[in-house]
Amino acid sequence: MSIWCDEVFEEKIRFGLSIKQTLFVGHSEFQKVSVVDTEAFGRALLIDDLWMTSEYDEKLYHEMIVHPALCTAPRIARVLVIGGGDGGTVREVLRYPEVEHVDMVEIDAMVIEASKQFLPSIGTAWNDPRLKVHVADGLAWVAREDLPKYDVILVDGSDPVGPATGLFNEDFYRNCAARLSEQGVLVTQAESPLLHREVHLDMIRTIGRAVGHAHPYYGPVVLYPSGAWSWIYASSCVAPKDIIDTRLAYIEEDCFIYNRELHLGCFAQPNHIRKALRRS
Ligand code: SPD
Repeated sequence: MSIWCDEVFEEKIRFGLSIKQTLFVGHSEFQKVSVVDTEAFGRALLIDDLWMTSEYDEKLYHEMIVHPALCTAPRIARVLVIGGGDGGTVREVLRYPEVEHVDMVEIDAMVIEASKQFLPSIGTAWNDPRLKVHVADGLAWVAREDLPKYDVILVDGSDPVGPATGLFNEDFYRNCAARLSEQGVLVTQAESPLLHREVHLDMIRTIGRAVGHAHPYYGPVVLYPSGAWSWIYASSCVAPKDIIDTRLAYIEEDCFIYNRELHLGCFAQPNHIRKALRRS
């Protein structure tokens, strides 16, 4: 008889995996953190019983949150990652030799520790000397005015429940915009364009107001509700399709999904999103 671990969506839909073993369950001051070993997707991390990442499909998410920004931002020397405690996002960022310094600001030390211990195949760059990990609140971090500007900010948060709620507010995006260098780029995960459609649309409008231009882009992440996922690329002046060829050439061959064609195609907006944005 199988044991199942389910993410329940609005008490109407379940996204479940059959599990072989529970490897870790802890309750931090912020949330419940679990790591399970699944039959189909290898090891997987959950926060408050919501799937965050799995060994099987993590590259579908981490390559997409990182490479569109890192292959187009004019400068990528200084990068800020908010959240991302499993280490997958910083791993992809640190593949670029041009990256000189990465601040990763994760609110929950338990997520980092559980990931280091149980998901070592995802966080393979923890020892990179360019990475500085801060256990701190990302909302407070971007409100600081004493830090040098960032060329790229990546928001790899959870869903809009618990401590991640503030990562969906206009004040937060305005603070991010204030921390960006002149031609800086912000990317955030932006939920399912189907099951979280209104949240997704609201994020596009809000980030557009706060940063200047917001370009949603799309791709599959099998683990997340509906499997259809999205991110938003925002900048005051950088065009998301202006790929810097040397950067792309450097990383493309060793990516699981990301390449030039995928980059150019992922910014195509489904009609229902395009029409909703035209109306607003
Ligand atoms: N529905 C889950 C959305 C979570 C996005 N962040 C996941 C963290 C992976 N590094």
